[in-house]
Amino acid sequence: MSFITQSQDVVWRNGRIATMNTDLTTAYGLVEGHDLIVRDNKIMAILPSDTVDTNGCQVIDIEGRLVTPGLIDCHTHLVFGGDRAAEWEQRMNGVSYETISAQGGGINSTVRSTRQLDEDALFRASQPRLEALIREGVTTIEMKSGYGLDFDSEEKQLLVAKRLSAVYPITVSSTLLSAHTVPPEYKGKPDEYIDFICHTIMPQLWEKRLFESVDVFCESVGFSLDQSKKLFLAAQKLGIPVKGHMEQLSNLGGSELVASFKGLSVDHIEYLDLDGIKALKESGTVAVLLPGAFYFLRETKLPPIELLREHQIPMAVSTDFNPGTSPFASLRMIMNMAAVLFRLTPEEIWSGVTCHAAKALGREHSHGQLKAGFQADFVVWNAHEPVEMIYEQGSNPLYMRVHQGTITHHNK
Ligand code: DI6
Ligand code: FE
Repeated sequence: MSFITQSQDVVWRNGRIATMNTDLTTAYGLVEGHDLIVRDNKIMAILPSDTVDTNGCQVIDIEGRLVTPGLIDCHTHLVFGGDRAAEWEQRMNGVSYETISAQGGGINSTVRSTRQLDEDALFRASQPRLEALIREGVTTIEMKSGYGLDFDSEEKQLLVAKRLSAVYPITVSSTLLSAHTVPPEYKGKPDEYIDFICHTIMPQLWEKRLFESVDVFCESVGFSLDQSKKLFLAAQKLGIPVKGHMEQLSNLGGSELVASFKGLSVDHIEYLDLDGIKALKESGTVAVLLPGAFYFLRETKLPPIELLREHQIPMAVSTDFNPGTSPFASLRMIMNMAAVLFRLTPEEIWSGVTCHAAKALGREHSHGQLKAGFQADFVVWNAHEPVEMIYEQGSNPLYMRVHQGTITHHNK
């Protein structure tokens, strides 16, 4: 016996633990015959069971079930008002995107609905979406603003995200995406709007600590490379990490821009090229893949997965949950899409929703792996192999969900 527990510890015994620990050489960092020892909200140690003296503390026998880190959804637009179902029905009936836009559809229709709701109503609208993700094992989630686009509405979205994190057993990382699109009041004046973000929205909401990073939609239908750079320079002055919706519909060189700011992640990246990939390698930026939007928009240009692999760029996988291009409140379904549509391997996908997703949020030293000193965020599954959670859809194999050491769900 080399490890003697304390009375407040909880020992999780007889699990197959897919640690996703990048120091281990087994697939998924899997260990068997080990105890997962939790003290307060942290993992104390993972040790061979025959070396642990449980010393009378609580022991939970998980009877050979699989344990993984809690899932991390590192890119969502979860807080918004209304929906775009009617618009989508029109699209499915053959109405063109231009016509729908001209009728006031698209991002700005969600902006109108979001502005209309007060904070309580926006909170209630967000609850079922978050609950769905929690139920399937998500323990950390990123949430963006970007459907308010004026000071009060951006603040309202971020306040709702903060309230969700206080009410639900989940860790929330908020992102300022005021540079999502040009709001109607600034129509034709994108530079003035960027100035308003740089001088007013960003510094004031940063002062209130309502977000952790700054994002931009860098695209011909969004903001230019120069406008994105201006935003990032202002963020850098305040010490705010940056990331971007980059290379989704065309290549503007956005990924190189993010890399030059040592940004956290570049997201979408269907049109990313080799120069961009080399820049990401230099800066240690994560490539976030969003197969839900690819699927829903019936895109055909695949992200350069093979090159990302070759250059060992960490790849994350996320829902991009939003009402326009990825209305999917299921990270597990997105994991399936990452396999079928993007041809990621099951192990790459698991890394994509755990350790690499944590890195995309700047939390790679505390989240996304099961190892000593990390947050005790994990899921016990009614399953034997990690691939099962990617393979079968519609059922919920979650047996127990643990957030910061506390059991939040216990299913049969
Ligand atoms: N890229 C997208 O695909 C979504 N936002 C973004 O930056 C579109 C969001 C929407 O249509 O509401
Ligand atoms: Fe997005």
